[in-house]
Amino acid sequence: MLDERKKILVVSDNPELTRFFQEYVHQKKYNEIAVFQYRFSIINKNPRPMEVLGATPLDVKDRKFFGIAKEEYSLIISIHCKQIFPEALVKSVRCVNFHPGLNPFNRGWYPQVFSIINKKPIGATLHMMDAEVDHGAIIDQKVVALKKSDTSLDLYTRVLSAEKKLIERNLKNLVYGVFTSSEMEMEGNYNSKEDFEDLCNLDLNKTGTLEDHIDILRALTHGDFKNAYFFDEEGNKHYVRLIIEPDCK
Ligand code: 0FX
Repeated sequence: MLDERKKILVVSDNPELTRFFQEYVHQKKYNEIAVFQYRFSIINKNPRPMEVLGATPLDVKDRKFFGIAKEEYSLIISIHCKQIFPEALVKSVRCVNFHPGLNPFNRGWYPQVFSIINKKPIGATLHMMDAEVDHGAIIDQKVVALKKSDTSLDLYTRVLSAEKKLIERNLKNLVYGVFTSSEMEMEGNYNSKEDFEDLCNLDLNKTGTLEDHIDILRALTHGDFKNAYFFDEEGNKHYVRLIIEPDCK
């Protein structure tokens, strides 16, 4: 018998959110309405956790894929896909993106890192994809609190929880193809991977308040990641992380 269900493609390099997404699809029985296919990007350097979830590699820039995608899928959902979707793809298929930032503020790379430093609002966004990165019309958003004691990891954990809420709040509408979106009210700002790498290279002669300096270090503290560094007189590299502990007295 012909399977009449629509096909939805999920492209993700984030196993935690993909697992959450799959469990939610299962719980709500959305498989009865749509067939979900899971892929990860070919530039994913650690694909095993995505393979375990049944995902297979995909080059979203492959021209052959555009033609197939247009015919096959009613919707493509990006959940932290490391590859940037080309314009030809977002113009031929409806594509939406779950993004770990509050567009239009600090669009692009690691939004929470930049929010700790520039104090711009942070949260999670579900948006239509257009030719620019993290830029299309907004479908839904959730703000998260930015605390003075947050490291990048603390804040990122809160952002991921907000993204899960967005999945719960919007999946039904995405599956049925009934959702609205509004253009961003302003362009906001964008940070690249290079902006993050520049931040990591600590300028030991930088002046500013102690608060500014604590902000830079906590923004670059994310679990075991070796982010912030400086060189000593002999040219040896040293990594720096900050420990912030609440007084639990
Ligand atoms: O998947 P993701 O959470 O998000 C990133 C971008 O921020 C996002 O705009 C883009 N849409 C998506 C495809 O890629 O990144 P991640 O899983 O590589 O890293 C998660 C967090 O870990 C990041 O926000 C900061 C931290 N991190 C990661 C790396 C690789 C570091 O602090 N240092 C690192 O070297």
